[in-house]
Amino acid sequence: MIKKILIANRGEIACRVMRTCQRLGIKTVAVYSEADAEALFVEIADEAYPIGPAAARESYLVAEKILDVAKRSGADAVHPGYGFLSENEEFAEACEKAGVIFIGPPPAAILAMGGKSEAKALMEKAKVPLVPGYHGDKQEEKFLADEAAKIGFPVLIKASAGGGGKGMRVVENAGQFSEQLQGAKREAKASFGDDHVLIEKYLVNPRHVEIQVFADKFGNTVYLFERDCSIQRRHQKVLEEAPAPGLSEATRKKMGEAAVAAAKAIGYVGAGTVEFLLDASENFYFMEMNTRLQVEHPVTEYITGLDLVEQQIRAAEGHKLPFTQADLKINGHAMEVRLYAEDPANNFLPGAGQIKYLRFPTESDAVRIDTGVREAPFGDGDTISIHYDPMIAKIIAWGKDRDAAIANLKGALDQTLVTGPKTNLVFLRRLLESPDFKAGKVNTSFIKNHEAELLPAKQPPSDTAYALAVLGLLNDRDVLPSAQDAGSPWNDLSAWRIAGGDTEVFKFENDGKEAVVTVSSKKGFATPQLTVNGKPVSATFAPAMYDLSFDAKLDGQQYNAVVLHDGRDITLLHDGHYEELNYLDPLAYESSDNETDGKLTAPMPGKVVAVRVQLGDAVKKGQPLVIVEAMKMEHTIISPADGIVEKIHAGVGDQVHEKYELISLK
Ligand code: MV4
Repeated sequence: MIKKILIANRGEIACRVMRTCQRLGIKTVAVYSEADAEALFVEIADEAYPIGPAAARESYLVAEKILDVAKRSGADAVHPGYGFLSENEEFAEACEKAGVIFIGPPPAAILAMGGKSEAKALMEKAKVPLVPGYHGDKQEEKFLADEAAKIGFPVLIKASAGGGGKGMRVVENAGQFSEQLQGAKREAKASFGDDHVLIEKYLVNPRHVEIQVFADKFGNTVYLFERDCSIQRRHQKVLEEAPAPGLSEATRKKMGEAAVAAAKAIGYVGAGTVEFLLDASENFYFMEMNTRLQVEHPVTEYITGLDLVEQQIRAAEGHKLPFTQADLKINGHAMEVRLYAEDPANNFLPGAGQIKYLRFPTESDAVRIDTGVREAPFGDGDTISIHYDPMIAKIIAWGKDRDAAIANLKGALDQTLVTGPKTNLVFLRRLLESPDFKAGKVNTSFIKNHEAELLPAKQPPSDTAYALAVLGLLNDRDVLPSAQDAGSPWNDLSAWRIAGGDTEVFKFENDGKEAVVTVSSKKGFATPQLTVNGKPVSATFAPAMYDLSFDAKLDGQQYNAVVLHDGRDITLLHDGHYEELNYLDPLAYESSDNETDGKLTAPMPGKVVAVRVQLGDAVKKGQPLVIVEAMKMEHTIISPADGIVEKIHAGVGDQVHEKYELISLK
């Protein structure tokens, strides 16, 4: 009986595993790096142990440290979450050796699925459909060229040791084969230290459909249906849903049975995912097997009514599956989006820094939020660290069918508000509004093929946005009368008049374009008279009593808006629209541009590619100290004066956010 589980992970998955443990009365142990000392998962754990610096390779990836905490805390089991050590068979092995249950598959099963070619050979034996191709040891060019001709062009050359789309080349015809093969082998050697390649028939615009499997220690294995994860960008999933839109029952059954055969072939135990490519005729081909619980598992939990972490714990304790395949049914439709701190308008550059304001929708039986950061009304939220994946939350919605799930997810996104780092919130909203998406026309090229629709050129803010922003600012001052209390002293709008006149002017500047809004008070009027860029707008206003939003009517049109004001940054959210306005607030403190005075900081988010100095070095003015790679360019930070290197805050390979202090000089 497992009584105490160490969660060898952080963020949303750590919180999520703990939620199930708490429900089952199992004690939880957190391990955390210096960067996570104040994080939500540390706060909700029963016990928490520091395991080292922020860099994952010095904390979450150090098996010895995690096992040391397992011993000290008396944890009976370790849950690895996903990422980090979750698919590391040495770690699984080390847990077993230390007498700690690893909540996952046997190490041998992890090993079997580690290498692409070995996995494919195993699947062939288990009669799991593979993409037509060659994945053997013969690597002579002539032989591979003949194999490619047999398969038929276009073919795909893949690095056997590769994964996640790295080291893949499409070859359109025989003439290109030799050059592409040599390039692929060079790249594979450089990236993975192994130049073995496999050749496959290239499927054009396939769908990514994966089957959730579950097995107990007695070989009982079932499939918990499929997830369609085709909406991806650069092999990073953006939206996942279950079941796969339009998939026939017959194909669902065949894929499920193939996935079960794959799991049985490697003696799988626990939760696993078999990934397939699906072509337009619903032919499916094995891609790879993930021997961990996936990020997107909540959509499967929604349509099966199961708690997969609870099932993992039961299986790890040696219980038999509490259900058979016949017991399992699909109930409704579920959809998940990943809310990221990244900037879609800037090539999805990952963001970081403190979350100033965070509001999530209220959870219900149709909306679920899995997050590792706290909702913090009025600022002082958690910080998105540069050291880890910049995911803020997973927003998951269920509906009786796909349209209902989309509607519920849209509603949830309308109530989600994040300020501080830039996020992909508006991008996700546009995705759900896309007609092709709503029609279920999804495949792995969807985002690429819909870029114009999903990433339109930035529009200047609308006049409505400026009018709502000003009403929001006045609302902050609590001086706007609500239409219902006409005649109250608040109707005398003069309370907020400035400069003696009875008109106030608000100036904004966005992308070089200025906007002017005036608000004038007419004695006894409950409705302020607005002009936006000179155009009069009739406005009535009613503050909501319980949350930050307010209702307003502009020229007869009804709106519900939230306006957040932080210095010059105005964030406006209204009816699913999201605007960031630059308010020339006459009272705002001019933040000095050189606020990084005296510190040597990163000029923008990026990766440290070189550190030219050691601690204690004497450096001269102008001497190169650190090189940061950002947006495919290298930025050399040079010393501003003669000095001694006192501290080095980042090492080669570290991701750093803008203004991150890299080096301290004395
Ligand atoms: C393919 C393919 C087309 N034909 N194999 C990309 C990463 C790895 N998981 C396998 N991938 C692909 N393999 C053949 N024979 C297209 C992809 C692919 C892809 C697959 C799943 C999800 C997203 C993708 C995005 C681009 C390419």
